[in-house]
Amino acid sequence: MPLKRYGADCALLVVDVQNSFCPGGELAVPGGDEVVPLINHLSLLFENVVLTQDWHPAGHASFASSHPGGQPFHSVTLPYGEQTLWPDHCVADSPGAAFHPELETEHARLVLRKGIHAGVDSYSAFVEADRTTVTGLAGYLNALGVKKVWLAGLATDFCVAWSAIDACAAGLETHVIEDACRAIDIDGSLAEAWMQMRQAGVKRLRSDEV
Ligand code: VGL
Ligand code: ZN
Repeated sequence: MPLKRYGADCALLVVDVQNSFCPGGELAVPGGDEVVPLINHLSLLFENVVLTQDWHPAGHASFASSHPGGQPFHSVTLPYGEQTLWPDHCVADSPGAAFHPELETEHARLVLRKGIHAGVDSYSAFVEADRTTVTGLAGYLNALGVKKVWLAGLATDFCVAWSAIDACAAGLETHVIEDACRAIDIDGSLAEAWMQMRQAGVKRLRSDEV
């Protein structure tokens, strides 16, 4: 049993390492699969590992195909605000929603699914895009006495960034392991995401500093 350097008050949040976001997937993130070996290694250092899955019902409001004339990567206005439209991806129980086959899932203590409501997206693993509905993750981590989190996964500029910003807002000391993430990067979204994360108080580091 390898030494767990990060104990009960720490958690590794592995965000959306799913087939849809890997090469060949419906919403492939460049190099998305490259994070898998590194995340598998990092998981060994943590007593608490949480995996998230983007998990949408068919016909989800974030899918371009759900809007007449909707174009992937364009945006529309939904009741809760602006929503970027995406190709259909991570449909609940579809092959795209499954974890990358090489992701080590055995030691995860929680698999959290998000984006499960047909009309509301959720990049964040904590609070949905209406900024009201919670996933329960903050309560779960709080109940375990977790005070610090490290994030890795896909995509840096969407689900990782929003989750990290909400982790800070939940009072957790928050770190993003930049080389264990990959970005979509549309229209400067990656630079913008790092700026927002820095303003929120997220600590940015590399895996050799973990
Ligand atoms: C994500 C776009 C749509 C992500 C999820 O995991 O970053 N991006 N749904
Ligand atoms: Zn999604």
